[in-house]
Amino acid sequence: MAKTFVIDPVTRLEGHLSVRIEVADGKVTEAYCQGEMFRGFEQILRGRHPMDAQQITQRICGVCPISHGIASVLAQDAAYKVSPPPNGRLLRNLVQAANYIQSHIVHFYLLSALDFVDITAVLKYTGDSPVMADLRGWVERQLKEKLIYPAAPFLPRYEGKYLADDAANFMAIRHYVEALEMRQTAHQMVSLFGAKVPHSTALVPGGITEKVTARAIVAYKSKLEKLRTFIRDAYLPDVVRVAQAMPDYFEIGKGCGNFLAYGVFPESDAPDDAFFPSGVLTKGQLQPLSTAKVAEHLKFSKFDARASGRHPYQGETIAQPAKEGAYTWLKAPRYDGQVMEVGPLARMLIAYHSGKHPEIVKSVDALLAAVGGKPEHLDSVLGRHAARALECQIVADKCLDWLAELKPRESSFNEFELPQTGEGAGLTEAPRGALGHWLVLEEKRIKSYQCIVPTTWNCSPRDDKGVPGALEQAIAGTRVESPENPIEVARVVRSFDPCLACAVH
Ligand code: NFE
Repeated sequence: MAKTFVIDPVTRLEGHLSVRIEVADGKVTEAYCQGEMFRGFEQILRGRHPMDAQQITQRICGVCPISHGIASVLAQDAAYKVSPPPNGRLLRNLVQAANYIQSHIVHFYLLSALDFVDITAVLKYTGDSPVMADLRGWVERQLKEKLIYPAAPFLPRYEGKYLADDAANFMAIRHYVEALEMRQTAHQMVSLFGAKVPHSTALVPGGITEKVTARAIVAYKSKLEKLRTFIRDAYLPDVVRVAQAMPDYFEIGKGCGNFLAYGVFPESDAPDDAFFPSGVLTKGQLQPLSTAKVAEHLKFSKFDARASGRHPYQGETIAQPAKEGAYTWLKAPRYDGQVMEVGPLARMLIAYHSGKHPEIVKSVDALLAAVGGKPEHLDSVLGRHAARALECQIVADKCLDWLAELKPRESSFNEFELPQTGEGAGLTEAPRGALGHWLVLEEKRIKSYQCIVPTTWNCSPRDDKGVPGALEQAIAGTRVESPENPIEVARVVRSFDPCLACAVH
């Protein structure tokens, strides 16, 4: 007989998620992901001037605001029939890339690493790093106080097997502290071409308002070098050390097996010419993306189900907090009726199968060789962390090419006229996966605006056919040594890097 346990809240992720699991014979049989709040951005946007949209939608999140800004200006580009000049496209890529690097580093160190790194090892530290000595002193003092949350955000934590090697723990803990500085550096890179962080004021339809200057290029590049060094010398090696110490996590957290990406970082004006290509991978077969097949199901969501199964151009968001049978504020996006996982792993696998980037195939193979994994192991907790770290490096390296293509003195913006009516879809990839904004205009005002956000895909509830969402499927089947201390489930959840603030928008 299955017993029910609730992890509420799941800490160290963005926003408010609780997970209900049913456990029988030491194994999760069912999982339910619950998004705990409603925000209402789609209603806020109705009736407003469309050029407010990129500002308002960036407020959906402080972690991935740039991707929301990009999705919004892409939707407007399509509706106004304008596209940016090369400088505009490149600056958008550079701003979004810096925001990716920030997000991935923060996710690994500040949110996930504490699932694997033994923070209490710092109490044994006798080396000469002042940062580590400070941290040791602080943890010691906190523990002496005997508080309920003795050394938050490090402790308490679920107990489990952590990295056993002191040197590996010391290194990761030190990198945890350095990651804060890396985040600041990446934010500064966003502000160089995006004017402001976290919510860029420079993103506009037709391009970007910042000018390309030699000074900004040099400043961006010097900060980029700092991040590239950190990714190469800290982030990737720490992920490899975790993978080598806990290879069983290549077998844990296997998801639905379907992957979707809209593509990101356009390399030209041509449709579908993105550095990370779009595509849909089901049963190992890559198909071209057709966004007409995207729909949101509402049967188990706290919204009026009369709009269920609709494409986002026809979508509605009518809250019904007391709806019977509904257990979350997330909708359930589906592609051609199927559950999809989105995120760095989806992008990596789609790029891998597309054959577009032999260098990505080489990087994935090299990383797998370093950790002793096989391609089929990528659909797992460790596979998601490895794909994110590798993507971070690939994107940071790619920024050098985009910087070299910039042309100082040329414009980064094309003029446009606001039409009376129109519609446009803005499809991009946020750090956590496929992100779409769908805009309909009437009398130069927003008639309808729908967002389908990466975490809405990943943490979606059951759909109208009762099929669980991607994370719900990845949690089901997980062995838990002690259901009161479900560290295995927490590790599966965090491998998706959920952002519930975005998901419920
Ligand atoms: Ni709030 Fe986001 C990313 C978007 S989340 S962090 O990445 O869009 O689903």
